[in-house]
Parts: sequence; structure tokens; C-alpha cells
Amino acid sequence: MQPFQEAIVHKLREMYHTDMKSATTKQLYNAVSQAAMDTCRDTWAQPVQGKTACYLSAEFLLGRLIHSNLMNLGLLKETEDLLNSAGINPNVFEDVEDDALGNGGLGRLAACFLDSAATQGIPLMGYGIRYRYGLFKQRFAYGYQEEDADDWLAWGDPWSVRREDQKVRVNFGDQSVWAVPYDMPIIGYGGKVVNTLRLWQAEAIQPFNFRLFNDQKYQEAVQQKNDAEAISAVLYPNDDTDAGKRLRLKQQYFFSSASLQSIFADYTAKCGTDYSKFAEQYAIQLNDTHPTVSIPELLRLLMTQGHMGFEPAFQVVQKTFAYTNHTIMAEALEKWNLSLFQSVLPEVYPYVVMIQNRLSNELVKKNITETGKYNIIQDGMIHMARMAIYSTHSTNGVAKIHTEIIKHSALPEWYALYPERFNNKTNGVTQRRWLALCNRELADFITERIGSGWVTDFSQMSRLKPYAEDQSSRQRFLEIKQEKKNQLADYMYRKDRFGLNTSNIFDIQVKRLHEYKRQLLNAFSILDMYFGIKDGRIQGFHPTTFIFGAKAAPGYYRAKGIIKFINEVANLVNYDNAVNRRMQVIFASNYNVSYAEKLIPAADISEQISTAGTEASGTSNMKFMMNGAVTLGTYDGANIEIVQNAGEENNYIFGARVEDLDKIKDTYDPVKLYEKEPRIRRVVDTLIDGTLTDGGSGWFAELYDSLLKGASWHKPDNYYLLLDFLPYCDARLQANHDYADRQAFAKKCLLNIAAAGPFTSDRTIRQYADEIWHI
Ligand code: GPQ
Repeated sequence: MQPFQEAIVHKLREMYHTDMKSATTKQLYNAVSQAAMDTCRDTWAQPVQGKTACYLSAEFLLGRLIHSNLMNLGLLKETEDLLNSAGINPNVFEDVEDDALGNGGLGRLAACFLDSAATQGIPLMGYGIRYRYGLFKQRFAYGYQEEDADDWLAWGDPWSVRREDQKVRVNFGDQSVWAVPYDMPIIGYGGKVVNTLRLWQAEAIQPFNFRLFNDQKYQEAVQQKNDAEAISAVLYPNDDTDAGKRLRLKQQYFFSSASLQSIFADYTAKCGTDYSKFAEQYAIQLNDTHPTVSIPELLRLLMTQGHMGFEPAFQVVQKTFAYTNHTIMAEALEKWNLSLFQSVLPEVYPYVVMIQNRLSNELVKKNITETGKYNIIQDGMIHMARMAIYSTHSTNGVAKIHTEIIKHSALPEWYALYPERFNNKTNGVTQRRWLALCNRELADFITERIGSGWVTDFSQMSRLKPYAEDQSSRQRFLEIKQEKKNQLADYMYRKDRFGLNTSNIFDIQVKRLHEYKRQLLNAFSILDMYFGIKDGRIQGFHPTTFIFGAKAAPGYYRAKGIIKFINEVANLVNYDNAVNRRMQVIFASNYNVSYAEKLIPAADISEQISTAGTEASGTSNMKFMMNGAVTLGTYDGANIEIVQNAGEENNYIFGARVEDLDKIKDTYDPVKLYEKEPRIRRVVDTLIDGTLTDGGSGWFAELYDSLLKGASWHKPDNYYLLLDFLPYCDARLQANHDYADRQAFAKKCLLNIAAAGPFTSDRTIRQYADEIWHI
């Protein structure tokens, strides 16, 4: 036995008095994880030399850790051999809960950044919240989404270390709590560097009040404990929308203050009490505006504990912080009600006022009299993005088009004032989780041809390009794609009793459910194909399985209506014997990171169909690309950079572009399109003509109205579904037609894989380190 295998056996004995043969999955999971933790403890304890970057984020969507950690430590194979030799299926850990402390792209990006930084030896510490319950689990009941709490701790938490000695106190207007850090090792590939993710848990200062208990006031006796724990109890399930809730503001200040206090104490221990050089030791990146209250918090610490004057303290703040914007959608821009902010954070509010006063003076100096667009405090609200842009030295977007939109249409007044602050950092994803781990067959294929250097240097992927011309490589690629489809089919059968037809094209759209991402457009187009096949209008259609995966925020009723609609479309199609050998529609429930790792490698077609100008970047588009799917998408977010690199001729781009939409936005009339085009009318009418039923909820009629009548807060069809409908259907049928030439299609896929080099988060994080943090 190898030493690590022995360590696992030893852990089983020590922790559970058991052995490989009798251990439960949970025991095995904890023993293997603990044994792996032991191997990296010494490396983890190494102090960081020089400047540290801190990534503050309300979400870290890590996904399941056991396989990635074992892979990065080089212990995956040994572990699997041990399991095999004990007669245990090496897939056992698939039953282990996925870690879900994030909503979608923003949280997953943070996780990719941690992996990439540790792999490249960049000292990056993550700071966030240890939610007791992560993102809800999704079930369908009669086609409606239902939510259950995500009790991720039920599996234990072997990857965290509670650091009781490092807890700090966080004060609100009406309560004071402990923030207790739980540290997780972030193990770089090769295991040479181990960074830290620090997640804060809220706990009561006085968990139990005996005086109240003695007075028989049982509820009141535990009130403080309940109120404290409420702060880190649950992740807000909104993606790309501002909840604006008191508890949410408490969460934001809770982890911001705890992190800043901890960083401040580290600086003091290292450099003493001269805080003027703080920014030479720490760079702090704000992942969207959620941690922006860190800005007045650092100011407060520098001025009260560091005894600095306002101006020098502000200089330090500005040099320390940088801000990443992840959306231009108005509903996501965070604003806090002034009186709410004052009552929750009375000790912080004065520092916000000081920042506002400095801004006011600067605007006067620059002769700007129209200050309404700039003011941090305006109309009874505190504008967090304004505070973030004003008080930091860098504001970045997450794809080229997104950064241009920020500069020229979302925040042009700020760009005019501080053009030098604005920069782009196109997102990326880690090829270790999203290729090496989730698609080992394709990873081997690549390594056999260009060596294994791509695992840590993804620019080497371009060396695959010649193999796109090689018939036997294309054949092998097709075999691998088939194998991944078979594996997905097995998995989905076990999970949901879906019977996927694995000889079909797999056409997949997986992401959060949002109107701007246009899952409804996808469903309409499926209906159009369904009618077209039935009517004989569509001939020579290559059988296709359409797969959706998406969670809707529990309070987002339109999104829930769209889920119900897609499930009804699935019923209609799947039970119609006239078409169901040619089409299948599947809605995978509880889509999450682990599900993505199964779905993405099996895809032929990657659906990226957001309205041009709405998806800041997108990151699943990159995951699909590196797994050899072609993109069927709009000219939006990182799709643009993807197809520019891989060739438009190897992808399927359709629909209106930002410039087109700018021109028509005041005159656009979806009703005209609806009246003119029978195919549009037919699919839209399924919302109200009884073809499909919403079970009396009224949701489908509401969707119908959203397209043709609008609502008090938006114009009809504000995401231009009807405008892009026919071009989308055409592009989709073109891809379907092209697929028939399997060799030619495989060539497109291979060219996409070979062009994926720039879309690694290794490149992205290197750019943050070089251009923003100077590390
Ligand atoms: N994104 Cl503002 C989220 O996942 N949640 C959010 O609250 C906000 C943005 C996404 C964004 O929609 C995607 O286009 C990006 O690729 C992703 O952030 C990472 O930047």
C-alpha cells in the first residue's frame, strides 16, 4: 500500500473504528478528506511573503471538493485504486453533497479564481460567509419549481478548520455578534501552494440567558443566539437582482467588517501601526458591490484604530481597493435606503458621509454642477456602485463588450471623470475542474497529442489545431463525445428516470433562469420545430435532445412561470409519438456545479442566447467550448471573444447586436411581428390557447402579456424574443443540418477546443495580479 492509502485506512480506524469494507460513504468521505488535509497542513502553514490579494465575495460556489483536491494533490489515482481494491465503486463520492454557497456565475467565478491563483502561486485569500444553508435544492412538482433547504453540513465539513482564536466582534446598531472564521485550504495544482478561503460564521456573544430562563422566558433566553445565527443562516437566492433587505445588508457588513478587521490585524502584526503603507501589503478586490461597505469600514479602522486623518486614510483606501462590476442590469445595482443603512450601521454611516463630502468637493473643483448622477447619497438612497467606483483605483468589466458598455452607456459620466480607472478583465474558467476532471477521456485525448502542459498552461491548447484536420483524431473525438453522452444518460436515468436517446444531438442550455437569458426563446423555438416537423415544413431533421437546467429565484414568479412552461413543452413533445423519436425535451432538476460537470462534456450545442448587451460575460460558454461543443449564441458577453477566437464559421451566431437594438429600442413593436408572422403567433399563442396549461396559476397569461403588452415597469418584449425568433430558428436548423456531416462537425468542435486557450481563469487572474494588484 502507498502511504496515502495507509493514511486513509488509519483515519477510518481512528475516526470511526471501522475499515474499508464496512465504512459508510460518509465515513469514507470524511476519512479520505482528513487524510488529504493532513498531507497539506505544513504547506498551508507557510506564511505569505510580500503583498497579498484579498478577494471579498458574498459567494464562493466551490462545488464538490474531494475530487479536485485529490487531483491537485496528485492523490486521485491512489485513492481510486484503494477504493477499487476494496470493491468500492470509485464514483461513491458522487453521492456527497455539492457545496452550494453561491448562486451562479459570480460565485463560480470566485471559485475558479481561487484555483487559478493557488496553482500559479499568487497569494490570494478569499473572504466570504459560511452560510448554514446554501442555495436551495430544486424539485419539480407537476412541473412547478419547489425549493428545499440545502443542508450541506449533513455530510460533515472535513475541508474546514474552525479558528476560534481568530474570531472578531462585529457591531450593528441593534446587535453585536462574533464572526468566527472557518478556513479552507485552497490547494494549487501540484500541491506546492496552499492558499486560504476564510468563511465567517455568525455566533452569539451570549448564546443563552439564564436570567430569562429562570423567569421561564424560554424563547427570550435563546433570542440572542437566534438573532446572531440568522445573519449567516442562508444565502440570498437572487442572481443579478438586488434584494434590498435589512438582513442582506447585515450579511454584507458582517463579512466585510470581519474580513477587514482580520486583514487589519494581520497588517499590524507584520508591519506595526504605521498604516500609510497598508496598500503595499494588501490589495482588496470587491466582487461586485456586495462587499462595498468594506470601503467605509477600512476608513473607520484607519481613522479610529490607526489614528489617521481622513485624507491620508482615504488615499490608503483608494490604493487598496478595486471593484469588479458583473452586470449593467438596473435591477442588480445595489442601493440602500438611507434610514435603513443608518439604523443598521450607525457607526459606519458617518464615513459614508465623509466620502460623499469629498466627492462633492471634487465635483465642484471640476465644475460639475449636475451632481445627481454622481452622488453616493442621493434621493434617500446610498448608491453602492458609485461608492465603489469613486473610492477605488480600478473598475473592471468581465468581457470586452461589457467593459465598453460600462464606459459608454451604463456609466459614461464616471468614465468621463476617471477614464484611467476603467479596464477589462475577460472572465475565464479553470480547465482543471472543467476539463481535466469532468472530462478525463477528452483530457487524455489532448494529452496524447500535445502533452500534459495544458493543465497549467492553457495557451498550449492552440497546438491541437492541426488535429482538427486529422481524420482519426476527429473519429476519436466523436467516440469520446458519445461516451460522455452515454455517461450522462446513465446518470440522468439513475437520478430522475429520464431515458435519454444517446444517438441524438445534445443541445443544452444550463444557467440561472432569467428573462434576459431567454430560456423562453429556446422553448418557443423548440415548439416551432415541433410544429414544423409535424406539419412537414421541416425535413431531414437530425433527432435532438434539448436539455435545460436552471433554478429560478423563489420570489421571481415570471421565471417560475417559464420553468412551468418548459416542463409543459417537454410533456407535449415527449408524449407525442409522432415526433418523440426525433425530439426530446428534458428539464434536469436541481442543476448545480456537479450536474454541470456531467452535462457540459456531453453537449454538441451550447445555447448562449441572451439579448445582446445583457449578459456581462457568461462562463458556461467557455466550459462548453473547451469540452468541444459549438456555440449557438448571440453577439453578447464573452460569446463575442469566443467566436472571434474560434472562428464564426465554426459556431452559430444569430440575432440583433447591441448597435441594432440601440437603433430600434424606441420604436420596437413586438405586436407587429406577432401579427405578421404566423410562426411567431403560433408559438406565443400556446401560452393562452390551451395547448399548454399553467394549472390555473395565471402565469402563462402573464408571460403572454409581458411579450405583447408589457407591464408597469417595462415595455412589451423588452428582451426582444420575437425580434430574434426567426434568426434563432434558422441558425438552429442550420446547426442541425450541419451535424449530419459528422466529420465536418467534429472539425468545428476540435477547432473550438484548440481556441479555448484564452478562456482559462489562469489568464484572467494573472491579469488581475499584474494590472490591478501589482503582485
Ligand atoms: N452575475 Cl451581478 C451573477 O452570477 N450574479 C450576479 O449577481 C451578477 C452577475 C454573473 C453575470 O450575469 C455573468 O454574465 C458573468 O459571467 C458572471 O457574473 C461572472 O462575471
